Amino acid sequence: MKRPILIHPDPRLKKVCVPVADISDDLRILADDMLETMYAAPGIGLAAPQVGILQRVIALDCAKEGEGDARPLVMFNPAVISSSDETNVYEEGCLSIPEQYAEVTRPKEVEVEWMDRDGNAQRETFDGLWATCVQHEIDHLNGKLFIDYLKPLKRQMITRKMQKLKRERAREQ
Ligand code: K1U
Ligand code: ZN
Repeated sequence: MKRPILIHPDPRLKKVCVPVADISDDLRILADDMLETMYAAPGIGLAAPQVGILQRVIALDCAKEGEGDARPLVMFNPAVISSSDETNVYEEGCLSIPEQYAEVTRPKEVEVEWMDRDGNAQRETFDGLWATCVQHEIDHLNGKLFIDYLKPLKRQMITRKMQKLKRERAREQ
């Protein structure tokens, strides 16, 4: 089932999410719903707080269209355990901040540990867009948005645009 995506500003997008204890059927349903919501958006990532669930769960698939198979990944309790000194600049977007993009500098490579949907521990090194996206999604779990890396004036401008968008959408209901 597709779930509605929260739009910034929303207090739930600023909260630090709690770790998941055991992988229950409810969490597996959440994982499936997050992938469905992400693909439908369309997006390459989604974090649970974006659908109003304040738990440490992210979904991502950065496989490029026409370059092999999709690779849907759901991570419970993901954590970056090491980062490269080398950085990468990527023009990021966010499904909670529609149609706004800005360059963000992040480590080029990150090693991430997480629990998969069967409760097994996983560890992998990501680079390129995968590295950017997994860091963006883990930031969501800590209440941090990509606009928090921008200068205050630019961040304020984007926030005002989103407030306007939310007012317009509320009027259309
Ligand atoms: O977390 C999110 O809001 C999802 C976000 C992930 C992301 C994008 C770019 C850099 C870092 C993280 C998105 O998916 S925005 C949409 C997007 O980038 C996209 C959509 C369709 C095709 C390709 C990209
Ligand atoms: Zn985002």
